[in-house]
Amino acid sequence: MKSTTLLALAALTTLASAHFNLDYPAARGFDEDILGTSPCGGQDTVSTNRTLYPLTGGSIALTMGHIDANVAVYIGFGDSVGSSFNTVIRPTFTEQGLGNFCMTGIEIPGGSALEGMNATIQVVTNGDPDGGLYNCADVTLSASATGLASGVCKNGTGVSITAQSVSGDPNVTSVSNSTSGTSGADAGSRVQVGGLVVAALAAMMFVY
Ligand SMILES: [Cu+2]
Repeated sequence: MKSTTLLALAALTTLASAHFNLDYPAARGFDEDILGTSPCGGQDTVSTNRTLYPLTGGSIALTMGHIDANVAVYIGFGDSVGSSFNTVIRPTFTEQGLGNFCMTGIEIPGGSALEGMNATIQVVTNGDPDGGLYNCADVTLSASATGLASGVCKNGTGVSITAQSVSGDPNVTSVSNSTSGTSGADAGSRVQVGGLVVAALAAMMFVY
């Protein structure tokens, strides 16, 4: 029973601290403790190693550490955009499920006029529970960028988009769990995880 408790607590800790990772294009950096700092999760230093990113049909690959999240993607144009992420390239939607999550069909507004331009992509999700979580990737836009190899951009088991459109930026929203069948199932599993920990802790108190 003791090992069950430790496993359950370890799992819960992992979920709580992982937030989300920006896997592609490569993030500037990552510090889960300050991922809630805007912009870019506290990563203020522009990367010297930019990803060549396509103008049309781009992908954005994340690893999701929350059971559900509101997500949006923004871009700022230039060598060092600071906090000027004023162009939306994927409006707010709701994703559910843990692990790999990949968006496809990302179009950069402005098209071929942006060939060779530097830019920074920022992914924002809602926080846990308040505010936002931020992660940035520095890119150079190019029609000749190859993007992700087939099979790399994938969704984990149980990962899906449950609301295509949510009003407001993710950092001012929270996820509703009462809208669809999928949402209901996920809400149920969250309750079960919590219940397991409570049961394990209770068992520890009485057995040891
Ligand atoms: Cu988190």
